[in-house]
Amino acid sequence: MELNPNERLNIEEILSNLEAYRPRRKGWTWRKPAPGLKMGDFTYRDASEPLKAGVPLITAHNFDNIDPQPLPVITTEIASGRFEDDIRRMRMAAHHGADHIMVIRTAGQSHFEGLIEGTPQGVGGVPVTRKQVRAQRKALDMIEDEVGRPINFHSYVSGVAGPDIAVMFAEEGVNGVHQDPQYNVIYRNINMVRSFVDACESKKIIAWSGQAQIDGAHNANATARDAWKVMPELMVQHAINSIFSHKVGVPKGNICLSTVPPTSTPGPSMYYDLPYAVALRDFFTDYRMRCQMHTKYIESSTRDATVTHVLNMFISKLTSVDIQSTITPDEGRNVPWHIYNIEACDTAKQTLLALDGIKDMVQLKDNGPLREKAREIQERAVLFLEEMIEKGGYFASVQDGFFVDSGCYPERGGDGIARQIDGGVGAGTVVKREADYFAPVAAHYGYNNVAQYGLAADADPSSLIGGCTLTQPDKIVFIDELDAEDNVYERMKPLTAYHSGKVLRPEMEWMADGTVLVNLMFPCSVKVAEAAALEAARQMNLVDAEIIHREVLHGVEGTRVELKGKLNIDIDVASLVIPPEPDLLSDDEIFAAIAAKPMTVVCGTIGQDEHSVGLREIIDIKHGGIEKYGIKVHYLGTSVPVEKLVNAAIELDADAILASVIISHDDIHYKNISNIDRIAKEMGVRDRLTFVAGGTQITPEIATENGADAGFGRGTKGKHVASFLVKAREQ
Ligand code: Z98
Repeated sequence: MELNPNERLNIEEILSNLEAYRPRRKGWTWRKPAPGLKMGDFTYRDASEPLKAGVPLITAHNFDNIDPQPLPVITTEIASGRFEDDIRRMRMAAHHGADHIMVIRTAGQSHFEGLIEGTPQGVGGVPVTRKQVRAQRKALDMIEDEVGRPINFHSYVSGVAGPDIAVMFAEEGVNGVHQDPQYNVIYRNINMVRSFVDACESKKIIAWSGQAQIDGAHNANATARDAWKVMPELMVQHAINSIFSHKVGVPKGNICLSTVPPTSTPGPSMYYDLPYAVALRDFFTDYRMRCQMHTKYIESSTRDATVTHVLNMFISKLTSVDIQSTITPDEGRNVPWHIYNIEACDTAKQTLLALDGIKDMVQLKDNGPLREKAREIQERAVLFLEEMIEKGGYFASVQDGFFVDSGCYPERGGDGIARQIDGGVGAGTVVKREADYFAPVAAHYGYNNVAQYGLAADADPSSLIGGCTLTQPDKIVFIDELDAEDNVYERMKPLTAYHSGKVLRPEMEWMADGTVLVNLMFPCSVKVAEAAALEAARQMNLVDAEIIHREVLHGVEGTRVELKGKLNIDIDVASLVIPPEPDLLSDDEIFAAIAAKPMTVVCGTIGQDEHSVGLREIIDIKHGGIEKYGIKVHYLGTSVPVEKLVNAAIELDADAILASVIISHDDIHYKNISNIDRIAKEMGVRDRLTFVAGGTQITPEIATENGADAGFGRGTKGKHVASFLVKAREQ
C-alpha cells in the first residue's frame, strides 16, 4: 500500500486485514552516513543520506529548500493515549526527520502479568498491545517508503510481563526497546530476583531479533532529589545493564546507554555535564549513547526547554551521540501535543546541522578541568562498584539503599530507594527448572534440555515442532478487539466527518479534540493574571480552560499566561473561500529576466497621501523589495500629483508605474487610480506602461476595475510585484 502525499493516512485501510500483516524486517537500523554530502551550495561533514520526501527547516526557502539530515537517529516520543491518532503524528514526525518512534505506554502497564489485547484508550500513553503494535508498524512501513528512510519503532520491555512483551515485539518487528531490570526493581517495585531472571530471557529475545536496547539509568536523573549529583551512580547503572546485556548476547553496537546531561541552568551546566559525557564515552567505548533531556528540570516554558535541548545537543555533538532523543516541553506541562513533537524534531535537526563539522574546528582539551573532572567521576563510579562488591553484590546493595541516593558518591544523602530481596511484585515466583525442562522455541535463555535431540535442535529447539511463533509467524494468534466499547472502531465512529477531511475542528492530540492554545499577557501579578485568563477563556467560549504556563514579566507590570481550552466548532471545508496561490516566478527567474532586459519603474504615494512605509517595503532592497532584482526604481516621494507620476514615466522611459494609495476617504483611492489610467491614455503611453496600484485598502478587483493592471493589498512582498512586472512585460 502506498501513501498519497496529498491525502491523509487512511486509518481504516491500515486496520483492514491486520491479521495477515507481517513486518518486513526485524532489528534496528542506523542512518547511513553520507560524508562530504553536497546539498545546495553546502558540503556537510556529518550528514546522513537525505530523505526522499520531508518538510525542511522553516528557513530552508532561503537555501533552495534543501533538507539535509544529521547523522544521529532522532527520536520522538509519542503518547496521546489513542494509537489511531498517534499514527498521524508519526507521519508528521517522520517528515520532520524522526526515524525512531518511541511509543510511551499507558500508566500501570508494568504491573500487568501478561499481554493486553485489543486497543483500549490509555492515560499518559497507549496500552501496548499486539494490535496496536501491528497497526503502527504497518503504518510506519508505509511512512518509511514515503520518506525514503527506515523508521525504528520502539517501546518498553519492562514490568512483570517483560519476556512476554519481548517475544511479542520480536514477532511484530519492533526495532528498539528499553530493557533494564534495575528499572523494574527501583521504580516499579518489582521483585529483584524475578526482574533479573526475566531480563535474561528478554535480552536473549532482543539479541535474537537484532533490536537496539536502551537502559534505564536516566530514571535516576529524573528521580533523585539532588538529581544533578548522581553521576557516579549513573555510570554504575549503565555498567551493570550494559555488561549484563552483552553477556546474554546483545552486540555492544546495539546496547545504548540512556544518557542525560545531569546538571541544568542556572547552574554552569556545561562545566559539569561535558566532563560527564566525556567520562562515559571513555569508559563505554564500544557502546552507543542515547541522549535525552533531564526531565526533572523541564518546566512548562517551551523557550526554556528548547534552550536546554540545544545546550544538551552541543554536548551530544562534541561527544558523538548515536541517538538524539527529543523529550519536549510536554513532559513539563503534560501536554503531549503534535506541535511539540514536531518542534522538538526540528530543534534537533536544526542544531545538529548547525554544528556539522564542529569537531574539525574545535577540540576538547586533553588536560585541565575537563579531563580532571571526567577522571574524578570515573573514580567515584569505580569506588561505588567496589563498595557494592564488599556489601555482597547488587541485591545486597539495593537492600541497603545504594541507588537513587542524592549524594555524589561517596557522599551519601541517605535517601536512596531500598528494596528487599523477598519483596515487591512477583516475589517468590522464580522456580528452578526441572532436569527435563524443555522449551521448543527459537530464542531461549539458559538451561533447555535439548542436547538429546541432536545438533539441529541445539541450534534451534523450535525446529522440533516445525518452528515457533518467532520463526513461523503463521503460528501467532492475532486477537482483535475484546472490549465492545473501548475499541478503535467505536472511538472513530463519531469522527467520520473529521477523518474524511470534509469537516475541520482544531486538534492537538486526538482527531477533533477541539483543543486550542491561547497566549495572553495581562499587566498585573501572576495570581490576578491567571484568574483574568480563565475569565477571558470563558468569554471566548472555550470549554475546560486550564492554565498550562505562566511567566512573570514583572511582578506587577506583566504576566504571560498560556492556557488550553476546547473550541468546539466545526468548519465545513466546502464553505471556505480559499484564495488561489499567487503564480510567482522564482527569484532566479526574476533575476535572469532583469539581467537580460533592464527594467525601470517610477513610483510614489499619490494625491494627498503621506504614507510611504508600505511602498518602501515593496521597493527597498533592505526589505526584500524589487530593487534587489536589479530593477531601477525612481521614487518620487509622497503626495505626488498623478500627472507628475505619468510625466516622470515618460521622461525616464519607464516600464511601469507603481502608485501607492492608503487614504480611502471619499473613495479617493479609486479615483486616483482611474486618474492615472486616464492621463496615461490621454498622453498615448498607457499601452507601453504597466500600471500597478497598491495599499492596505486595495484589492486586485478594486485596482483592475479602476484601470490598473494589478492591485496589491496587505501582505504583499517585493517578490510578488517583481514577479508580476516581469510577466506583464512579457505578455
Ligand atoms: C525515555 N523519556 O526513556 P512503564 N523501562 C525503562 C524506562 O525508562 C521507562 C519504562 C520502562 C523516557 C520515557 N521511560 C520514560 C527503562 C520509561 C516505562 O513502567 O510502563 O512506565 O515503563 O525515553
